Amino acid sequence: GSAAHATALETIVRDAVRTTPVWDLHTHLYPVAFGTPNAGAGAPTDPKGLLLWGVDELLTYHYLVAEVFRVVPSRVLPYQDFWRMSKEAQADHIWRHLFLERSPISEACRGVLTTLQALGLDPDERDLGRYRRWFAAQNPDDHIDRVMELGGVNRITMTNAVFDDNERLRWLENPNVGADSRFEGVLRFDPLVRDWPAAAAKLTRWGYAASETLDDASIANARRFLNDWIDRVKAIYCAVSLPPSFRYDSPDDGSYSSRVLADIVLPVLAERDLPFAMMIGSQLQVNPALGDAGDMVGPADVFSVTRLANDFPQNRFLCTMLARENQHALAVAARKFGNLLVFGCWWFLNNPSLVEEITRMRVELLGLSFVPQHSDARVLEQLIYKWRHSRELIADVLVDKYNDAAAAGWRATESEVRRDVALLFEKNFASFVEAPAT
Ligand code: HDL
Ligand code: ZN
Repeated sequence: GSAAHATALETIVRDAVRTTPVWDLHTHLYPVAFGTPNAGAGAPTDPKGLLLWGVDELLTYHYLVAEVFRVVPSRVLPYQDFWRMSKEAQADHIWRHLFLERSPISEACRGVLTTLQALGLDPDERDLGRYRRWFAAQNPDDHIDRVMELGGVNRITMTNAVFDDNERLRWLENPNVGADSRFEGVLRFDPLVRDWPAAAAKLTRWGYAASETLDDASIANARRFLNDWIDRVKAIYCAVSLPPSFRYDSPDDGSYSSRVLADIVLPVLAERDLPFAMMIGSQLQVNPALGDAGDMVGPADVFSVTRLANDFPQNRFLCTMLARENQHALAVAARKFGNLLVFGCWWFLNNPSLVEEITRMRVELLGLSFVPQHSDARVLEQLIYKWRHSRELIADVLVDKYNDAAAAGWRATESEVRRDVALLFEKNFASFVEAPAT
């Protein structure tokens, strides 16, 4: 009967979502060659290393830093006192106030629990010392494999911030620093689009003479800069995050960002056949004392995205927006443009209630032609919880949608369901980053 069919369908969908590997298209994770502040077993310690992993990093994630300053505000523990503490002392502080003195039920706290449990540790022991000893015994390179297995992730996409001195120098010192088949490069250059005059000064220092006026020589040199760095990081796409105030009307609308996009970024990407990712809606540093935790969300302008998609048909755009208020219009925009691929529930949207709402709406408007999630993991083991939590919600939505189709007489087979889930988790993105056959 139809009840038995519904149960069978649900089992198929949940199994497909659980077992289909994902290509995580936006993280802040790196191979071990970028250095790691935690020695673990078998890796030298590099205090400024870029690969973050282990329980102290999980506990000091900037989402949790924001939460701990709500319950121990800066009038009690001044920001600078917190930042002067060792990583372990910061983790102890967060553990005590967000896990022991009140229950860890926010999404970021829950994430730590899910992660510990998946790794075979017992969160209910509540023994930070024991967790630390377990992590200290891991070899980071093997640990990456284990975490990817537990998270169901088969490819990790980095965020290679070329304007970050720490990262840039590592690429210049070791051209093979990114060589790890588990990781893909993404060239990220926010200052170029957000603050051209400052970016031009840096480009000039780096041997790509550029001036504020964006004359022909500046444009040529900035294009050469992008080409060189796309090659260096073997970028599979390029990316920026943009403020809520970001607008694109036309190349000559009077803003630096429009000229930089029209004259530098988009022509290079069209020529290289690479997509351009725009993450729009982060207002940086409304509370600078909080560091990475000090950024805010604001509604942005979706028409700027439609104008770019329309005016640059030779380019492909990946887009995610941070404000809940923008999600519906962004999904509708994607209906208008085959060169616009909507992805992920970014940052403050990566909470169960919002992931469910947004994913449901996207399926209703876009069918299977979007990328439901990225992890944005900054700490390796976050891959585990971010993907487990998201998978559960994506499965909930899909179960309902296949049941609705079944109620109308369309019964998806197991292989059809697996095909569809593979589109969402890997193939939509893979075919978007692939250079089209010429
Ligand atoms: O700009 C970005 O890529 C953001 O994801 C920020 O880095 C942010 O700090 C973050 O980690 N969000 O999840
Ligand atoms: Zn990010």
